[in-house]
Amino acid sequence: MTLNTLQKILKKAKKNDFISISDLMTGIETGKFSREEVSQHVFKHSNSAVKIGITGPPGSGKSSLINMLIPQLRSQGISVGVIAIDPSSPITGGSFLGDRVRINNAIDDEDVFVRSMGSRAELGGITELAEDFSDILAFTGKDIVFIETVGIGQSEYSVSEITDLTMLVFVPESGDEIQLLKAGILELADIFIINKYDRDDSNLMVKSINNVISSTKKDSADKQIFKTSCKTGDGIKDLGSALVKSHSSIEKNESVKSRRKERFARRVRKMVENRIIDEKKSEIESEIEEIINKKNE
Ligand SMILES: Nc1nc2c(ncn2[C@@H]2O[C@H](COP(=O)(O)OP(=O)(O)OP(=O)(O)O)[C@@H](O)[C@H]2O)c(=O)[nH]1
Ligand SMILES: [Mg+2]
Repeated sequence: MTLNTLQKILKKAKKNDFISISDLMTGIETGKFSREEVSQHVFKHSNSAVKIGITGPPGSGKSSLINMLIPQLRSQGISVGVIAIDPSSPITGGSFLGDRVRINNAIDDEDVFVRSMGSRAELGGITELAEDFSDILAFTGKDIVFIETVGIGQSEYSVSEITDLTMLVFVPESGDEIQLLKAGILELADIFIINKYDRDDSNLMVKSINNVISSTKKDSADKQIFKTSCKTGDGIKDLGSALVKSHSSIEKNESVKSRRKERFARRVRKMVENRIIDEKKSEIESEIEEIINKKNE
């Protein structure tokens, strides 16, 4: 693929051409395009979208929530991008086969772009790719970009590193306080959602979360809790309004400002590191080869 082709695709993607956006993402995923090359064009648009991580246990309703939020955001003129990281490993699971909801609530709307990403063995790699994809969506003019990921293991930490806000979705049967405390993510999440509120035991869960939030030191006043049901629609409007408000006031949000600063520093560092690694690669490889050969002598 020549640079010229990439330039053409970038130009069309910037004008929100659906096929070019897909091609750009696939090109990065398959290694057809250099990530660094694409980054040079899209990186500066990184903060023109509000990036929202949505994480939580498999099957808690993350995709269902996004599906319900899209029309509400669109009615406010907010364009939406979604990156859904599909858990394909047996450990992270995902909801039971056939049970999982696909985000398809705006299939004909050109101001909504949804992309699934298969998760690979290396978690850091997926997060980096998701970050690149989110930058591409910001570059194409999306106002809000959701990144959906299953909150097991370390993934929730990674997603909060690449986003401005983190929403954590629980279900009433998610467990008790101890489990929540163990998760450690409480300090990192900004919006807590207890979904499937149409079910029993919901109030107990709200109480647990409230207790844990107020016991954490950091900015507990800024944390918001929503009770939602994708089945009845209850609570979705309030959640959507909160996101609209966050979107319009993002520039004034001090915690977002500092997150963006950290993100910028991390990425610049990473880019420089990658460049150095590339430059030194052959040197390093021959050195490694030498060590191996010496050992085998
Ligand atoms: N009763 C009830 N069911 C819900 C609600 N929200 C989602 N579901 C159902 O829960 C199942 C899983 O929903 P998804 O939206 O796919 O959940 P998810 O968190 O995106 O799942 P993964 O991506 O696989 O982790 C589906 O059968 C939904 O219909 C809700 O508020 N109430
Ligand atoms: Mg999902």
